[in-house]
Amino acid sequence: MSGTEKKQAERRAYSRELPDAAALAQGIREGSRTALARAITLVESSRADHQEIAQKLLAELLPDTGKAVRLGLSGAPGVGKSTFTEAFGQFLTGEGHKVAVLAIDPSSARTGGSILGDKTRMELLARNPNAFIRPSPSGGTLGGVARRTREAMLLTEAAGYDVVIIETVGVGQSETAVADMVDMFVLLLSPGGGDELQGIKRGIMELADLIVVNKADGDLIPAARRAQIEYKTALHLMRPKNAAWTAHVLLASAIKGEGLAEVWKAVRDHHEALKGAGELDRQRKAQAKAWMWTEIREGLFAALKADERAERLIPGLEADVAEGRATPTAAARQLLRLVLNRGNGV
Ligand SMILES: Nc1nc2c(ncn2[C@@H]2O[C@H](COP(=O)(O)OP(=O)(O)O)[C@@H](O)[C@H]2O)c(=O)[nH]1
Ligand SMILES: [Mg+2]
Repeated sequence: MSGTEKKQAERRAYSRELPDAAALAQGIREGSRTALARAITLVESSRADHQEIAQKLLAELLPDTGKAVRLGLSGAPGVGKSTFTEAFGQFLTGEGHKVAVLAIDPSSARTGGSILGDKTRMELLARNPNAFIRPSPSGGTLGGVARRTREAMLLTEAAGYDVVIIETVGVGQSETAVADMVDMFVLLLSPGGGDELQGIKRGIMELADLIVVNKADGDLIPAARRAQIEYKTALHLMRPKNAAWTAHVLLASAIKGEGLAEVWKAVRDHHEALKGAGELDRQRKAQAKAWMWTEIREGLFAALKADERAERLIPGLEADVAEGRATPTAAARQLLRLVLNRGNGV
């Protein structure tokens, strides 16, 4: 490209008008944060023309994705996720890594973006040239938020970020969505020990590849040690998520920056163990296929919701099904036929 051509491409990529997928892709590959941010905005947009460019862009960048260590980080509010992310992110960039932090939080439609407020807790990381922080896309269903976060993850990988941290609040179903898009799921707990264990859903523990007991500092050290033992025992009683890896329980202090190297070592060990067993590849392939089917389900559902004839039929069919005048299968098929015969809108 000549200098003028390059300038024109840049203008097209960053202008207020519809961006050019090829120019954006080039910007992202070159590590431009502006291009990356713009691309994520496109992915998050519900406008059809934006979605078209976003999908073109993702298709073009697909060969550049998949090179990062994908980490999920979950934990109850107040356990120290933001503080830990800041400390861990700073540690990793210090080791020469490029770190992207994305959030998945369907409740952010109400709260206005969880990480945005958290950015004040991630002051250093937010200003770090080797880190990229993006709050949760606001609005929509968990499925919608999850899709946009997944696609944002692919974009950050194409931009050369080699560690992606996807943060979620440990309430509701969002941790399952996160576990379904990452290589390793890290659960952050505080030294509450047994009491806390009562409050955590067993399901979340079962998702964890690594448990980090945060706030292991000062007066809290003995409690943190006790909690570590309790969590180890609890994990012992559970079926391991993966034959190639047994979940670890580590101590850390995000505030003091302690235990971070140990956490990173566990992440590396997990990665190697899964890779060695062919599990990493298998897991990512299964995740990609499951994602496709989620898209199909969501697409069909969205098309059904948008169909006016279906809208008129639904109350009657629901009543028929409830009163036993029609079988659920027959009613569902009647509605699906409407969508499938349209040939558009999906
Ligand atoms: N003692 C101690 N406090 C911490 C630590 N990490 C976080 N905190 C405090 O816990 C509170 C919640 O932290 P925050 O990162 O916002 O938690 P989040 O809601 O999970 O993101 C804040 O007051 C932090 O200062 C730690 O390692 N040790
Ligand atoms: Mg937070």
